[in-house]
Amino acid sequence: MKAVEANCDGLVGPTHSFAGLAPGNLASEHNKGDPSNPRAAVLEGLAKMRLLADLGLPQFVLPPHERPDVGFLRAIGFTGTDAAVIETAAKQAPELLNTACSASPMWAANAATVTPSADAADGRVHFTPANLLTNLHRSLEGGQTTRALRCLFPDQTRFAVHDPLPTAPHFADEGAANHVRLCGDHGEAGVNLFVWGREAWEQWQGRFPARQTLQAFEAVARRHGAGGAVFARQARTAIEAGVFHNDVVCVGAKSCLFYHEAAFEDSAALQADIRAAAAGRFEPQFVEVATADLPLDDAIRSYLFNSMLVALPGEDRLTLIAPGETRDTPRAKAAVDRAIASNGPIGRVEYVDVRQSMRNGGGPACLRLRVVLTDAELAATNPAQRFDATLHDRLTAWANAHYRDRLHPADLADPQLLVESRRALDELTGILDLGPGFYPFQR
Ligand code: SUG
Repeated sequence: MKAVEANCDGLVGPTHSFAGLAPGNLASEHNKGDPSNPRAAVLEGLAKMRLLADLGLPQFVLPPHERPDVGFLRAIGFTGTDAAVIETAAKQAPELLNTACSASPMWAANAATVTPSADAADGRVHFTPANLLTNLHRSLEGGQTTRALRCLFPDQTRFAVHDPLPTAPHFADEGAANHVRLCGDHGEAGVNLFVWGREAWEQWQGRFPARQTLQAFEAVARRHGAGGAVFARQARTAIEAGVFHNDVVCVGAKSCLFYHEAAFEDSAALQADIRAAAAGRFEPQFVEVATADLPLDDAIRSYLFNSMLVALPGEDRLTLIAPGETRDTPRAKAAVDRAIASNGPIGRVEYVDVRQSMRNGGGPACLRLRVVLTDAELAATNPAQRFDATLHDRLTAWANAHYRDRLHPADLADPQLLVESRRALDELTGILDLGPGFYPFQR
């Protein structure tokens, strides 16, 4: 059946900040304490959505979560009015207030793992929202993400939005950031590559956390009835170097897997397993960038592999949507130019500016969740969340009206920020038709 790959991007929330909350994510660590610009961040995200929509791909918007998460602060013992909760947390436990304020749901690649209907045993599109339990600020996302996905994909005869996996370290799950789907055509059965960092019962000794377990992905594949499953281990040395998700060093689309030589524990086995799973259906194309050409540190700094790789209507070769930082890193740019000149599956590149997100370790690919949809499935989504020029204009005006252009981590203690954020989200609920009681403060 004919199908397209839609992108669902997380809208940056009004509390976007640099709080250094994610160990092993070097950008987050390095920029800790700097003032952020939430307005620039949301406008950069919107501009990227506009580019993809203008290039002819279906584009959707996923709403930010309510932050500060006052419910979380209450659950850990802060009491009084909402303002008192924030002020007391700021004095007694500023790191927990920062945690409650993170705009991290913007990185929609971590929202869920998705199995398109062509790969699922029951012919529905399956979603498992990620429990993100390795980092406290991200562990607050799963419930609201589940609600958001059920709002965008409401028809249960076509879509199955599961609950997140059990909240235990054995099932630590970071969603599609560690998953790649390869296929001949989007609508045909594909190969699902699940990349994991540690085993559930392993004593992990690493300097940085391994955020994804094999057992989490086995559970996801089982629930979804996902065909063509291949499991591969992330290189331990990559995690040590700051590869906190596999999508920092690997991206794939259609039959092409584009990755760094140092990404996987065993690249030869990975290739053999993918070839076996694809046999008789399509011929996988591996585009590996050698360490000699692009040292791993440069790959991480430039975020080359956190590009989106998209098949545009009417084009035979794939397009890379790369961050400006890739263009600014000579060896990364040379790797892109070489891949294009080789006449392989990647035909051209577009550079985008998502600097505010990048400074927290989130490139173009982190900001989107890919969902392969047939025409009938596309027609069954919430139309108000479909992004086009009109919605772009509306959300730009909305962001300009509500978002600050400078936010220092100390400003998170300002109870007025809560008032401003709720006002913005309340208006957004109407724009995106999210229904009554979408946010906790509306219930
Ligand atoms: O989980 N950064 C996010 C970045 C997620 C990027 N996503 C993908 N690679 N798909 C993370 O590490 C930093 C927030 C802070 O430090 O304030 C943060 O959560």
